[in-house]
Amino acid sequence: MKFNTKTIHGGQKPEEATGAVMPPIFQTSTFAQSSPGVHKGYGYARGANPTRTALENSFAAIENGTHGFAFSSGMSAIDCVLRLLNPGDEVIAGDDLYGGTYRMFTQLFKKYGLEFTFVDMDSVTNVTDAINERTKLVWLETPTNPLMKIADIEAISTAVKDVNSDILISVDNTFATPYLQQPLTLGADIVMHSATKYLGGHSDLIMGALIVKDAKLADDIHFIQFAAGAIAGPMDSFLALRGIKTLHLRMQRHCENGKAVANFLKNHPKVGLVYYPGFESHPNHEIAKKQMKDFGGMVSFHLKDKSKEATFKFLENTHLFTLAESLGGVESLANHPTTMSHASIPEPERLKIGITDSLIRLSVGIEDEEDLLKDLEQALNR
Ligand code: P1T
Repeated sequence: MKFNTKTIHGGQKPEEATGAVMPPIFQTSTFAQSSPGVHKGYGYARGANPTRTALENSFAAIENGTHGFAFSSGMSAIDCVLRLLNPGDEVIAGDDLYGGTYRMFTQLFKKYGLEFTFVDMDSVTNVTDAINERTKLVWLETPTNPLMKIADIEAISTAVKDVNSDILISVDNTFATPYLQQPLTLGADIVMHSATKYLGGHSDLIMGALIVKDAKLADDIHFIQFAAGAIAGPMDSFLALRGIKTLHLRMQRHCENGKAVANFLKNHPKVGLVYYPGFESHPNHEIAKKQMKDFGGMVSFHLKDKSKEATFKFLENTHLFTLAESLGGVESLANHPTTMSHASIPEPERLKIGITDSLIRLSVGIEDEEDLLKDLEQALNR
């Protein structure tokens, strides 16, 4: 199946009892057994629920994996990956990450004896140079949140596996989605999503996903998902599955509108630096072109006037771009990373990589392009 068919049919079949084309929302916590341990494949719903199974099969199909897992949030999916490790193990992570990921690494898992080294994933050797005998996981986000940096998934996977094939490569594919890039095909072991974003696509749920293609890794993840219990509920699973069915159509429009907004901002006299991997001037444009089908709907930028007043004035005056955390829904959002998505990163760390108070991040939705540009123009002219 091609990708545009997989979003609709991947891992799906009509429900057995009734032929329902969409899986019912199995709003149940448990399933009857005819004799102890004898049931129809479902025991207690923390272990599995048929609505969640349908979604997990869809996750696996669209990411070219064999096993998918749905969690109660993106953070709980990341938490599950880290629970694969043991105290004393080390993780190499990109230096630009969603603020909550950075917070989980440095404030939660450091307490349990994991060590984290943050490197600029622009260069493969930055990653391989950081490997030591305790390194067990490389954590990649690409494009990164919020600076839109690009890491070469294939080159990093190959180089890391050459040093030690046991080191796991995990890619947070939230910004790109499998419509644009499929990390498992590029050599990664684990794909992670905040399914809250483009996969769900309608800003109506919080959910995380993990997808793998190795049976042993799948067993380990399933054990943690069941034992720790941060599962997606049936209603949210239904909504996410429904969202995925239009992922390809939405992403196409997100990419078109994202390009239009990036170019508009780049040519606007009041706008300073624009971060968008589709620009030839982006430092990793060639890698983005190689590993992504298009460049997505996320654009970050500074105004030329970097004062707090000018930045806040812009953010307070957009109408179609709602000022809010999150991204990836059908509606356009504007986010101020230092007070919102990246507030949990200490200022000195943020400043080292350029996440300053004047940075603005746009999640470009699928509205009419002309309306979106008009909205930005009027907000820039306030
Ligand atoms: O919010 P949650 O579903 O738990 O996902 C966390 C997460 C993980 N990875 C990336 C790349 C993310 O962007 C997020 C959540 N991000 C936001 C809420 C935000 O506004 O950036």
